[in-house]
Amino acid sequence: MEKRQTYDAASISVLEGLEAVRKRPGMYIGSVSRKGLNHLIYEIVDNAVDEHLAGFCSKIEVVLEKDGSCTVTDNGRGIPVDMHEKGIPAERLVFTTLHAGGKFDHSAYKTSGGLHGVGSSVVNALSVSLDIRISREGRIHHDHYERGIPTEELENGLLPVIGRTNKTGTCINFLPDPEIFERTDFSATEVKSRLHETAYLNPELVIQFVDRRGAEPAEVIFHEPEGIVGFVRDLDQNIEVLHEPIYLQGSSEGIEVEVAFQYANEFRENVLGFCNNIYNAEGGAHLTGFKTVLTTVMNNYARTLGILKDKDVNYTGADIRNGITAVVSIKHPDPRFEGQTKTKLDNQDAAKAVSKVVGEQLVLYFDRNVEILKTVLSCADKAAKIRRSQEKAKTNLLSKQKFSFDSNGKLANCEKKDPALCEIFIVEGDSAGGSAKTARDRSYQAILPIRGKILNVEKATMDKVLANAEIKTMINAFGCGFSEGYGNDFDISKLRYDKIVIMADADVDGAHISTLLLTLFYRFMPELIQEGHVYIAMPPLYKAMPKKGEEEYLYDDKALEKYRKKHKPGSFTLQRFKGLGEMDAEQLWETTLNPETRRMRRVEIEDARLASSVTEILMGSDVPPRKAFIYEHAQDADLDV
Ligand code: 0RA
Repeated sequence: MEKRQTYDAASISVLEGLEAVRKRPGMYIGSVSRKGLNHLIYEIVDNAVDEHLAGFCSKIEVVLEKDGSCTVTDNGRGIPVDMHEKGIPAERLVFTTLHAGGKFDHSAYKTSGGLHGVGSSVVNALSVSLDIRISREGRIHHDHYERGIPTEELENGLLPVIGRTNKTGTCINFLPDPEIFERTDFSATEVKSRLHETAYLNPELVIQFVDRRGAEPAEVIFHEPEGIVGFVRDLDQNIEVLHEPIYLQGSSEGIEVEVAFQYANEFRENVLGFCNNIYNAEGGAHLTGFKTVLTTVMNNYARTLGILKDKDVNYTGADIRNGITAVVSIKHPDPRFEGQTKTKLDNQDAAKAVSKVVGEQLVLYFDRNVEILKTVLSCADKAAKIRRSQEKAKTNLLSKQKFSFDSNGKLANCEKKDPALCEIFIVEGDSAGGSAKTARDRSYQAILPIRGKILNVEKATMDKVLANAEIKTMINAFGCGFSEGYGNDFDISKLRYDKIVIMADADVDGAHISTLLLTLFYRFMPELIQEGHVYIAMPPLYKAMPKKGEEEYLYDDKALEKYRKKHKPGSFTLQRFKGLGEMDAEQLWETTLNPETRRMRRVEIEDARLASSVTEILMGSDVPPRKAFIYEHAQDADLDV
């Protein structure tokens, strides 16, 4: 009797928990866009990775099934199935109760022990069905849920046994709920990218990925025994590297520190931070620690070797990072995160630990590898020389044009001056630019037409970037200056427009132009993206005009297919827009300019590998992967209607 009562009490709180998750899914998985959808997989995989970190799991398999579900299998100890307090099996507790406040974070750091099920109940609540098989102690135990509610009947309070086995492990299959998510097709590109990253950070783990949704199953195995050294190698795979990656490792005050870095013949830096296997998109204390100590150590060497004379000033931190690719990975017992997207590591002791470990190890390394030391210092020296000559050039260049806003007579500015109210549309092509100027609300919408392909900034050097007319006009219009990697002159508080909207045709050329613009922003004005000011307009492909009823814009071929199923042939006419230039002013206003009816998507940078390698993929000479990427992401809309 006693047991029954507590069980009922437990099930009430379970239902309340589930309801909370289903009511405000964004709180638990970030969003209900495709990104949130993919996140479900990471929640389940991360638990299996914890089992790996605990020392009991060597392989994880992730399968995207034909029916739209995902299966994650690990060969760990198996989630405990024994009767737990409250009279239900431990496994049910893991899948039905919100742990640690249920916040969208990964704050728990578990090297071992603990019932690492954080996130499992969230995935369960947001799935139409979830099926679980646990192999333990010779038996296969089974459980099943629908929208988070258990439907499997217990036998004497325990999970039914559906077979025998001599293996151990956990196998979870779940089908995301279309009532919750905007779309329910996982992105193979993104999932693979994240799994690959997980493999780099866990060199002894084997991760198998299978996509069964196509005609032929596609399979790939991620195993990176070189760890973050392999990560750095991979990030640099398409550029001219100057030496083998350098690996440093150690621990200080309970914080484990691992760093791998390599210099390449490039005018840029790429430094990625991870804490407890989680990517820190906004960086944080560990990166500060790394950068500070690198600057100090390298300036000391430059003086010792006589490269910097007594009268010379030090190299700046950015000079010293010119050409570097680095991965800084730490394990912290109690991490805290801050920042816009809660991805900035806040623990100041992490800065200390990283600078202590790197400071000691770096000197040991460079004392023995003087040739590499000289190579690295020559990168810094090159950067410093360019910086000095450009500091001059830039003051001339930008001051001359400071208020000649519209240097080519092309920017049609808006009347209002309050940046919070203003928007700027960067429009591909002069003819579309002309229509946009007619269609806009000139009080708060500015139009900047750009012609053809702007410069490929990934390949161009800074002086060429600065000399490009379209880029100059853009920098002047935004009003914030730009950050060129050496010294940061970018000032987001001066931004003149709250929204910067890229408006390009819905074809391959349009996608290319969007990508070039995004690369420019990512490299030289990343805060524009980080702070959510950059958008991509999503113009429709068709307009359907029925003989009876309302006209409708159709944004992709899927929408057209749907429309055709609902409407008899002959009952409507169809207009196809080949480009923005083909819309009249009214149509342009309705579909891409009017905040009430337009569709656009906010550009986000979160995923480490995507953010840092997309431009490589897109800008490299490799055409096929570029197309595949653009097409996949062109569909990937976080709609902001
Ligand atoms: C706590 C204890 C034990 C296993 C696990 C958690 C576990 C959790 C997950 C989640 C996904 N896969 C997992 N594998 C294992 C084992 C306790 C014991 O056997 O003594």
